[in-house]
Amino acid sequence: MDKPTTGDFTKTAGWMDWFTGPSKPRFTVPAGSVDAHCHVFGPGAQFPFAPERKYTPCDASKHQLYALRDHLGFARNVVVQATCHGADNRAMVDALVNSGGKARGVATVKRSVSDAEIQAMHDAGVRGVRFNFVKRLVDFTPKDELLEIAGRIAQWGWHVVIYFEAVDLPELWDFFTALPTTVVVDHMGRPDVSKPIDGPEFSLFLKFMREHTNVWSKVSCPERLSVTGPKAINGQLSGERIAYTDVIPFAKRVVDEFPDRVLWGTDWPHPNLKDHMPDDGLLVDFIPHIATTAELQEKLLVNNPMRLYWPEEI
Ligand code: 0GY
Repeated sequence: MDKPTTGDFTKTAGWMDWFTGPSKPRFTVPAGSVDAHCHVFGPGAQFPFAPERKYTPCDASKHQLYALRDHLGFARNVVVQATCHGADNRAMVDALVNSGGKARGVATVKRSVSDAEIQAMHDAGVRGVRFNFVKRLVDFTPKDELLEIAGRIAQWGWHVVIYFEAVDLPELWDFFTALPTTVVVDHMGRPDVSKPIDGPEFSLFLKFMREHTNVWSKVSCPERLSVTGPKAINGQLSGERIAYTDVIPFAKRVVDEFPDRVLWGTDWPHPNLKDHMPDDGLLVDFIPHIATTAELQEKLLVNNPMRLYWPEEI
């Protein structure tokens, strides 16, 4: 793949660029698989980063994203608006309209968004909005504004993607459970995987999904959640690679209990990682350890994302 560029912007100090030499996964994903969580950054020279951003990344273009899709064996992408672009969705929308129908998107909008703007994004392939509660990424948006946005986008059949840290779930519970749409949680609500899987924090997350059948989860980002890290060990099956082993029980639990409400994504280009940049091929090899049968893999990678993002094609 090409090397990442930066345009006129100066990257955040210590920024880690995405990895240009991903390995070929040993796990072959099912035909029609969807990478349901990834981003584009700029390129900054064409789509400037937002003034209110909390980080300045390297560029990560649609061409580079789609080259990775093909390399990993995926058929489609869901491009999630990255916070470095604020509520300026042009780079994400540009990626959708240049995907040949192979990408859908999740936008960030403000209360001031017009119906015509929502309709234009819908026509481009946007099917959701993202509400972000991770304090290092965004300034707080009042909940009444978010509820108003959720009520409006529901009329287009869109859903809400929520990103938060596990410790904040109790405080956000009432707001999340009041949302009128399908709700998709990023990265399992970022559990602290050094804590017991049956402890209060992850149990609350499972209860959230169990009691609210409109809640889905992305079982993504082992590279963000892992304490044990990426060092791959060979498994018992020939050619199998196992990494991020401490995240496996958490993600597997969610897939096993809610097989019809889970999604998976690479999270390319992996913003804000501090200790290592993952090999996306190795991330794909994580999948069979959390979705352990062909049926579960088909649901996670094909049926579920198709139901949410391309229902007209099934
Ligand atoms: C992710 C995670 C992160 C960043 C963003 O939009 C973003 O900036 O989502 C993060 O820093 O944890 O899902 O890409």
